[in-house]
Amino acid sequence: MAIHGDPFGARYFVNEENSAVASELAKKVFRDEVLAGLSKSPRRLPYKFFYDERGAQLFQQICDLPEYYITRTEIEILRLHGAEMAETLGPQIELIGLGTGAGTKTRILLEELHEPRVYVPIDISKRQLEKSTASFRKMFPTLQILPVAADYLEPFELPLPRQLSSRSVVYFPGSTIGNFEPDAAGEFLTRLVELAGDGGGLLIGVDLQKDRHVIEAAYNDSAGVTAKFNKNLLARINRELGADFDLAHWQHYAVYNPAEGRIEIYLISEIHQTLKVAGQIFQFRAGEKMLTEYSYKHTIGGFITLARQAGFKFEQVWTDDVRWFGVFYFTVAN
Ligand code: AVJ
Repeated sequence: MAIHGDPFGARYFVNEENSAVASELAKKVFRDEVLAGLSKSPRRLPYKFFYDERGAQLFQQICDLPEYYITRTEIEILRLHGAEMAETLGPQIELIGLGTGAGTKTRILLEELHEPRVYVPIDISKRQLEKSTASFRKMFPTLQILPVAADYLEPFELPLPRQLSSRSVVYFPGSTIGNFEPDAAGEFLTRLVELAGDGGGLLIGVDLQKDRHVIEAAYNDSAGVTAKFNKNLLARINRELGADFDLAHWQHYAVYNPAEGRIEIYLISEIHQTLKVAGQIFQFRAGEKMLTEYSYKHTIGGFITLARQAGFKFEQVWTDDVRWFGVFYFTVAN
């Protein structure tokens, strides 16, 4: 039995009441990263800023789209194989959820787990965290729930649990790992080895390579929600940094790059335009593409290799019938 705490050894705005200092700093980071991205050639905007209140709402809508197979396939895998996953993860674990949001998938998993002891959801959205914690406390009265409002991309401190657990299992659903370029994915997985600790595990949802038409449809939905989600980044820059992006002059564009195994999402400037962002002037050519997101699609073998190089031992993968999505389980290699 082991209690794992403080794997990153750093304090970082954990559970800090939305203090003026923290939000000023967040705003400065947002401005600096946007200006840096706009100054690159070719230009790119950081995907992590998609998720303001409006962006999180739009992403929820994306998850319900008929073309967006990712969410429902992962949920189907949990429903089909959850009992076997629970068997494999073992009894009395501590589950550490990264970016688990509203908690739909985690709830299915927790219902299958054998006497889970502790659940630590880590999410940047305080509102979703509070809501899901309140309902999980009702649903799982013997489970100790220790929510952490933090950006898991930054160092954070794990709360010390009161209940002993057999092992810590990090749960990272949603194929969020797909946003990382291979090197960054490797580095992030190395951090997850630390977070899980000796004897720990990682349960991770990963979108798999498949027919490009299926993938491209998922990012070019007929209702135009993904386009709205993409353009909301410009709207957010307008709102928070003072800019005058006219959304009518920007076009959503998503294309699969088979050589790199990733969908590439852009905003295209439809006209030549000069814009002010946070006091700086930028000129865009007509037809200029600005990258907003990569979403990598892995092969089963490729992802196992990536995780192995980071220090994980492959245990098992569960997929749907047509292998569109994989839920992988790794343990920390000794
Ligand atoms: C949250 C990164 C898994 O890549 O499918 C959805 C984000 N972007 N539609 C994905 C996203 C546009 C999503 N992830």
